[in-house]
Amino acid sequence: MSLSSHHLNISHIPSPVLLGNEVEQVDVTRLSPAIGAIVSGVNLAYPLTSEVEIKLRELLLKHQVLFFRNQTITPHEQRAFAQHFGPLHLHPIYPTVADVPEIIVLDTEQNDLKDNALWHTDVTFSQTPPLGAVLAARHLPSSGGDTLWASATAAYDALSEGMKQRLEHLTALHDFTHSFPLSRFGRTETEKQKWLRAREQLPPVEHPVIRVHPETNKRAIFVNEGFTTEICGLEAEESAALLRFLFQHVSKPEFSVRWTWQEGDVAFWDNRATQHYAVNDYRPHHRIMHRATILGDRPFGPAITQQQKHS
Ligand SMILES: O=C(O)CCC(=O)C(=O)O
Repeated sequence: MSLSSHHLNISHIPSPVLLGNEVEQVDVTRLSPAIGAIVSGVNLAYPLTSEVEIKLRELLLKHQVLFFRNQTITPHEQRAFAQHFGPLHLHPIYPTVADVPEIIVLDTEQNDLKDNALWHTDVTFSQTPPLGAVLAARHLPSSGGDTLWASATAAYDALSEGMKQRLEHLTALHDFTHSFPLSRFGRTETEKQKWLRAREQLPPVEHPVIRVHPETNKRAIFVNEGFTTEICGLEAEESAALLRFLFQHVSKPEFSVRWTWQEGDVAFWDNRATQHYAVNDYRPHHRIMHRATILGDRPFGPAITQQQKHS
């Protein structure tokens, strides 16, 4: 099949059967013990009733990444869906859809996005990393280009008690320049100015190595290969060794789910409890994804007091 026939053309996708969204129609298929579920019976192009919104929030907390098939959402509708779960983030680096700045464009022909082919949690270089994100497939290669998600809570649970205790009080630095180097994201003068502004506004930020989820209270490993550069207070070699162990540990197949995209697929993940990896196996074919990113709150670790949590 030619590449162009894979280009998302919403007129080729059968109209969704659902006209509204009723909670009774929501159906869930779990994909693995640790993470992931397919949700059917929801049309993301339509406003959600409060019951469906609550149901999706519950499902997100339980399964950590939700997949929806046969969706025909426009970027405006994708934004409206994501906004049900909170205000949206404006990315400091990525290009965006022309009149929808909250939707970032991940286009292999615009930026050489190999940086997503490593395990990462989105935007942890911010003081308040995103709650979650909604990713829509817009143009897919004929094969390849899968995405994997890992449960950082399942990975935490599998650590020994000794390691959990060792990690409990540690913090780590997260830096956007680690995955967005000026050499690739500053190729034009405009891009360079954008990058320099971002570096000024986003100095490296310190987060707990173990994050307590603000809604479930579950603990998650909160360092990622994309943005975490060092564990504070350790010698460089100790920090590198511990980070290497944690990155490898999170990426174990036992904690993950792998999604093979089809036209019309949308994924919605909890960025507080997961990491993901975009498989880079389809070059030179073209792939475009659109992402809406929902703002989150400041991470806190197990050692924090209730008073600090709310300050
Ligand atoms: O393109 C993908 O499948 C995943 C995108 C990604 O890694 C991201 O949005 O951070």
